[in-house]
Amino acid sequence: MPTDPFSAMRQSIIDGAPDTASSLAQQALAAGTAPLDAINNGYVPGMHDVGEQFARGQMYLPDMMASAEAMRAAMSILDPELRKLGTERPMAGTVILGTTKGDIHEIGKILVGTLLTAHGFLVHDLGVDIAGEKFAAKARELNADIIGVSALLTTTMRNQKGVIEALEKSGLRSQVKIMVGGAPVTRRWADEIGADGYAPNAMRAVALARELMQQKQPAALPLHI
Ligand code: HCB
Repeated sequence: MPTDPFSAMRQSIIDGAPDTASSLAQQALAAGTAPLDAINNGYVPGMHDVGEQFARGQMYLPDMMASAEAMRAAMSILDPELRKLGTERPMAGTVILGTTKGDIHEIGKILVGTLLTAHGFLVHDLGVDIAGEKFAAKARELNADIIGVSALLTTTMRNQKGVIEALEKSGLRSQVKIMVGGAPVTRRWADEIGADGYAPNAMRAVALARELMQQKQPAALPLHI
């Protein structure tokens, strides 16, 4: 087991060890480490290693599932600490999140939701495998400002476009901004499908959401976070 805490966190994800992952998260908080540092420098790099090992055929699906379980265990400790920060801020806007139809990856989306909440957004997470019509219906129900659509597979990326089409069909497109993300998603793809923005990670998703709110209601929010 590595002695550097971030390396140990990373290794706990690679090993698919939920107990180790959560106890390292507890130790980090007790030592005064910022939860976001633990996520960005420890756990997320571990998930990236897992993805690479899987792509090289050095890891199999059950291993990847165990790693996801370890990531969830760490997040269950860190998430409440991050969310606490949100209650100290004015309401920044309403965001609906979901992973697109055919796709069950959720870790990145959950992280985006946690950080948006930490920065004062009201977040409604629809979950995974969500059709465009469901995003649109929830946007109408909650009078949402932004929809954030996640896709982790090259085969499900195109369903992000389906969300935009569903929003157009329901007459809500001019009122609701759409941001897209997920490992295979790029700015170019976002432009191609007519999304309002793309974010490569959760921190950038927060900055983007604030920019989109600024576009909706100029002068309502300062841009710094
Ligand atoms: Co999955 N999987 N997987 N997987 N998986 C990937 C995504 C591959 C890249 C692995 C690889 O081959 N290298 C690959 C996709 C290849 C491709 O399409 N080109 C892959 C595959 C192939 C598959 C299956 C098809 C495997 C199979 O069954 N044979 C299967 C698909 C099931 C399905 O969805 N229908 C599958 C299943 C799984 C699980 C269930 C084992 C598990 C998911 C568990 C869960 O989420 N509950 C899993 C995992 C964990 C991964 C990897 C290893 C990690 C994903 C992850 O959590 N990353 C991933 C490898 C990788 O991505 N490098 C691999 C960490 C988070 C923090 O990053 O990119 O998701 P993120 O999110 C970021 C960022 O993108 C952005 O902010 C987030 C936070 O910083 N963001 C947004 C995300 N959404 C946003 C939305 C916004 O609006 C704005 C920003």
